[in-house]
Amino acid sequence: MSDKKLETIVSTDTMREERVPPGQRETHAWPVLHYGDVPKFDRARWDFRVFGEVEKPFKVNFDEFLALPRIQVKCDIHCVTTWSKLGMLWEGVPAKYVMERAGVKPSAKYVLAHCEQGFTANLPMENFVEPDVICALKADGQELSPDHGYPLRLLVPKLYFWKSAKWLRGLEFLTKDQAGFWEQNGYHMRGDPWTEERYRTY
Ligand SMILES: Nc1nc2c(c(=O)[nH]1)N[C@H]1C(S)=C(S)[C@@H](COP(=O)(O)O)O[C@H]1N2
Ligand SMILES: [Mo]
Repeated sequence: MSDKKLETIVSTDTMREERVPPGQRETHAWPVLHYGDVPKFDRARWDFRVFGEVEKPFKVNFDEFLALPRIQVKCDIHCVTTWSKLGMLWEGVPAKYVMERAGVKPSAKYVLAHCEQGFTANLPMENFVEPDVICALKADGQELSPDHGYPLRLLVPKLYFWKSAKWLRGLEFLTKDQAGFWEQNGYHMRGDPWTEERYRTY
C-alpha cells in the first residue's frame, strides 16, 4: 500500500503563527523518555483491546491491526521537559475508527491508554476525538524504533507528549477520570501545552 494514497490530516496547531508553546524550545533531535525498560515485542501474544464504555468491545491480533485503515498526520510534538519537535509526519489508525468500531457510548467522558508493563495515560474524551489522534505505527516514514514505542503508540499531538503512550496495547473508555502513571506522579490530568498544564494542582 503506497503512502501516497493515505489521507493526510494537518494538525491545527501547525497552522498557528507561533508554533512553539510557552516555556518550550525547538529541538531537531528526537529525545527518548520513559520510565522503566523498553519492552520486548512478542508478535504471537500481542493484542490490542478496546473496552469499557462501549457497545462492542473488540480485540485484534497484530496482523489484524496492521490491516486496519490508516491515515497520516502532520503535527508538532511538545514534551513537558521543554523540547518541541516541529513538522513530523506520522501514520496510524485513526481514533475515529476505533470509536466507530467499538460503538463508544455517550457516557464515555475519558480515555485510559493501556500499555506494556502496566503503564497507563489518561485524557479527556474531547481531546481524544480530535481528527489528529491516531494509534501510530510509523513516524517520519519509518516503523517506530523500539525506544519510541514499537510496534504501536498513541499519538495525541495537541497535548504534552507524555499522553502519547508508547507500547500501546489497549484503550479503555471511562465515565470518570482515572489518573494514569505520570498523572499519579504529579502531571496534569489534561496537559494542554498552550496553557502550560504541566502539573496537577489538586
Ligand atoms: N509506555 C510508556 N509510554 C510513555 C512513557 C512511559 O514512561 N511509558 N513516557 C511518556 C513521556 S513522559 C514522554 S515525554 C514520551 C516520550 O516519547 P519519545 O521517547 O518517543 O520521545 O513518551 C511518553 N510515553
Ligand atoms: Mo515526558
